[in-house]
Amino acid sequence: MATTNGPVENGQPDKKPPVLPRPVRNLEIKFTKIFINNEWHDSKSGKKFATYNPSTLEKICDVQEGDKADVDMAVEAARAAFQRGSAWRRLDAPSRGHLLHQLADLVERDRAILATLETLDTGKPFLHAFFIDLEGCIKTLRYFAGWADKIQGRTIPTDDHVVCFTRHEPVGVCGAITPPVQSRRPAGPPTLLRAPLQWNFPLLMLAWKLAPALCCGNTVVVKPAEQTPLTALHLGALIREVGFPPGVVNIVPGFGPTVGAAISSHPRINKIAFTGSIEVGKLVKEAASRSNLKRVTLELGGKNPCIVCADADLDLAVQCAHQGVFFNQGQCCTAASRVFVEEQVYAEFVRRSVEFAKKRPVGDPFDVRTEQGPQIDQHQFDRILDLIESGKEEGAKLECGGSAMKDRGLFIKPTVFSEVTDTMRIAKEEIFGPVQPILKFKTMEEVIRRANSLEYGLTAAVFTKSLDRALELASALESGTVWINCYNAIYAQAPFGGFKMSGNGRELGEYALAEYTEVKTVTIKLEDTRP
Ligand code: NAD
Ligand code: NW8
Repeated sequence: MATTNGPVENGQPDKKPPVLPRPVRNLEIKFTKIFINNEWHDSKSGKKFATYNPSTLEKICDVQEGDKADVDMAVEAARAAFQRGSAWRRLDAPSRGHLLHQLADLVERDRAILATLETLDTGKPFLHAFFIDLEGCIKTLRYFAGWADKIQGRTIPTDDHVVCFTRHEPVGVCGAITPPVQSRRPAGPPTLLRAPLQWNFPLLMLAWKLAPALCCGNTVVVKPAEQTPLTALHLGALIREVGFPPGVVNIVPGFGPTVGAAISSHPRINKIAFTGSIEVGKLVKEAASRSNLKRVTLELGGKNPCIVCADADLDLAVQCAHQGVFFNQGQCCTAASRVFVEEQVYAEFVRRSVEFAKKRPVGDPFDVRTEQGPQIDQHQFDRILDLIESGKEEGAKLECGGSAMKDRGLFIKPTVFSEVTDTMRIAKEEIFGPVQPILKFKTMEEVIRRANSLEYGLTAAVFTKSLDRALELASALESGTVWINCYNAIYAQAPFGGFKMSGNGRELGEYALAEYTEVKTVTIKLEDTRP
């Protein structure tokens, strides 16, 4: 039997190239309304907003624009679905898991459609959408589907004659706000340089919140980013098709200051999960405090150190650091945006990194050769170019890139800076663009102190062949994740989240379940029948 990887009967290796998935051509966008109680609604205000393709700047479609009144309706639907005795509350745990598995099946069925929608909406390469975003979404749904009937309390010994046990119950109605967020609606029609664009991981960030919330038995009100609502709305259609009871999942597309603020301040929402910037994360936590002290988990930004020791496999380190910072147009909370290289290998590391950056294919995200698409919008584009200028002015050495692509809208050349020092803006601020700042270090103590010197603490990476150094750095670095000799190794099974101002709480893994459950202690006094 011939297989794609193994030998065939005549002993010749199978040379057939792997069949690549194809985007769906002329895709009809079917779901553009507010999703409440498994039904599609127009906005109460009658407003709608346009969503655009960032690589062509063409309008994709209009989407119904939610506001506070629509959030109120969604929250009431979610509350009713959470009521004692509702279909959802009566559903047993294995059936809840089965529904999530069936949802994963439909996401697999519609994988090419969802990946096409994500590329249209974000400008990310189609193959990245297919193999990373959709893969991660499916795996996250299946992982938490498996947990649904394994959420158990404990029986606790005491010094009294009682049975004391805990129940891990759902928190209630959970709000989910996913990036990106655009604080203001762009004025006027979009132009090449002022387009309301799309980016990041819209469907994946939603899956990280939806899957654990549902597996624990909660109901959900989702605000997808205003720039990228299409995959969330398609997921709504799949939720209805699978047969989740009405009101279990509700999706209200709209803007941060309206829908986002209404969710984070809502007195009848019990918990909120937010991914986005530190600035808006603070607003969300404040609003949660002022309203009803709802539980809050935050996944915020990073200025992630990537430490390359002199004994590292340099090819591996160069490649991982390159992908680590340039992946997703640099628009990753995990971006390797401070590369610390030990002095003995510094010059060689810079030389090889520049070679990589110069070869990085930038262009049409539907072209299979493309690794890098356009930036999100004029605002981010300007911010990135401003940070690049600050690097030049503050004395960093521009090795390559350093400007926008000619004759193009929002594409920026992969940029590498060497001779970067800690006080430069490009070494302190989250750039969220294709810019690689490379710094030099001499000793372990020095690099640990410098890596830990910022208020961020999302991820860190270390490249070394020494087990001692690897483990020492793994313990010394102040971040929620430390990757050793790898990058962006994210798994549904492993917790992900930030130290310090990079966030509160954890997503993914067993730790995520604690964020979506309340622990109830039940104590039963027994008649003392001891002899
Ligand atoms: P953002 O904070 O500007 O927007 C996030 C969301 O908040 C959007 O849906 C927006 O509409 C909403 N929002 C805006 N104002 C609001 C308000 N007043 N109340 C409630 N919600 C409001 O973030 P962004 O710029 O879109 O995303 C980039 C940031 O996200 C970066 O800092 C990045 O590092 C971070 N990020 C973190 C992770 C992670 O898992 N830690 C993953 C991806 C991105
Ligand atoms: C959830 C996510 C993943 C996964 C695989 C590969 C490269 C980059 C990312 C990634 C379950 C299983 C796998 C990535 C995703 C999100 C961010 C940054 C990197 N995720 N992946 Cl914010």
